[in-house]
Amino acid sequence: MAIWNREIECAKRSDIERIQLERLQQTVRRAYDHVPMYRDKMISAGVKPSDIRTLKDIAKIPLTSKTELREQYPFKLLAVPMRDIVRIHASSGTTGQPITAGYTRGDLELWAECIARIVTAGGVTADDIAQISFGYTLFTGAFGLHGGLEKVGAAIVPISSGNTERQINIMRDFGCTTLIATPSYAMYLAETAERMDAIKDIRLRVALVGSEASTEEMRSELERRFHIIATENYGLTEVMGPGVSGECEYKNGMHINEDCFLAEIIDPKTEEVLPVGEQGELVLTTLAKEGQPALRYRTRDITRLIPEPCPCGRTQMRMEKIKGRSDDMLIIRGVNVFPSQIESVLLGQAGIGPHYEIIVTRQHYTDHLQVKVELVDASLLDRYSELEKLHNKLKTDLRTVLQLDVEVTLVSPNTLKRFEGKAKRVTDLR
Ligand code: DLL
Repeated sequence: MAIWNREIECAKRSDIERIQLERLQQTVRRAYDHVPMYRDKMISAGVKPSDIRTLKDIAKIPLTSKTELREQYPFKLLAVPMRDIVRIHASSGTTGQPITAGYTRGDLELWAECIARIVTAGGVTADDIAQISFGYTLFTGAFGLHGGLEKVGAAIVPISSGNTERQINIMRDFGCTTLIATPSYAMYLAETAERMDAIKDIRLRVALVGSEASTEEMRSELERRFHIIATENYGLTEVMGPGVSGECEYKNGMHINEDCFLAEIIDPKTEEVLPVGEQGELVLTTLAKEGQPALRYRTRDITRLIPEPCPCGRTQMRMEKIKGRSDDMLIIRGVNVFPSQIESVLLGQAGIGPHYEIIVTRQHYTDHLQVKVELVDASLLDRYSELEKLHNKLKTDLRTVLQLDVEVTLVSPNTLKRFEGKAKRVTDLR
């Protein structure tokens, strides 16, 4: 399969590290000189830009949290005057003040380059017709993917999110071959296409999904329903948006654009940097962004770096599928539970669909975990013994994986909420 930028994507490690160090030194200097928050943090820690002599020296720079970025709302993180900014995006701000991101013209070019590599790795070429079903809003997803797909030369269908039946009509009528969406919305689209009996007329070949966690089981289900290959990509507003990393055809971890982002893994409790290969929280530093550099941003996303070479020939280090966010982790009666563990069990079971809800309550001072999941076949509700068997099997499997008793509720098909953007599956009422 094609590689967009062989020179960088297949570079020798020593060359990548040389570029990284040069760019790290420039970025730290830029942040120190132009962003008061970074300067103040570095002064308090007793570090100067000239102290960064090797890549390892990055550990001298203090970590940055989401709360700190929020305090800089809206534009105090910009390292250039507003006249050099040509685009502003923002995170949704559902959990507090939104995080804003300003881009210079150079940043937009860099962004398109990063995305061009990722979509090429996912199998997209100039021959493709790409339906972008992310919302064209302040959200970075749609515009981010748009820039890179345009660079690659795909024909873009900027349909945005929502109006799901129309999405399927357009997908069929335009002969779209590529879908860009969250995994949960892609699944909803597949389900809608099945209901409209449109799968046979759809020419979709690949889907590039991202922006929320999903399991391997969810990917397989999506691939099976749409008869496609689905690859995953990752990113976040704080450092750019999508474009940080993406999978190649081997679907075995997401190649990081290492000339643009320096990735570290830390222990989220002790904040200590962990050796490559260990699981922990991903920390990212931008290496080439002008408008809004980010130094050692704590993503809260739990993953692992994969240093082993990839058969695709790219030498860019991979990161494993995100296991969950450290702040999404539920602590139920003292046990750590990631929603992804529940999803894996549910999707591994025949007879139930890919839609579920997790509800946590506290009853008589005790945490209570309920999982609601849809049946594929409504008639099962009338076949009591089969229903009971499925119910017990799910309870046992969840208990084995989570070491917890879970209340399982099987509900009729098409009764749980569907999502057009990022799915919200967990309700914690404690
Ligand atoms: O979701 C950027 C993006 C758009 C990535 C489109 C990929 C495709 P935010 O809205 O700022 O940005 O949310 C960032 O979403 O910290 C992760 O927790 C989560 N996330 C993003 N991609 C993945 C993924 C965009 N592939 C936050 N797997 C991040 C799991 C993901 N979680």
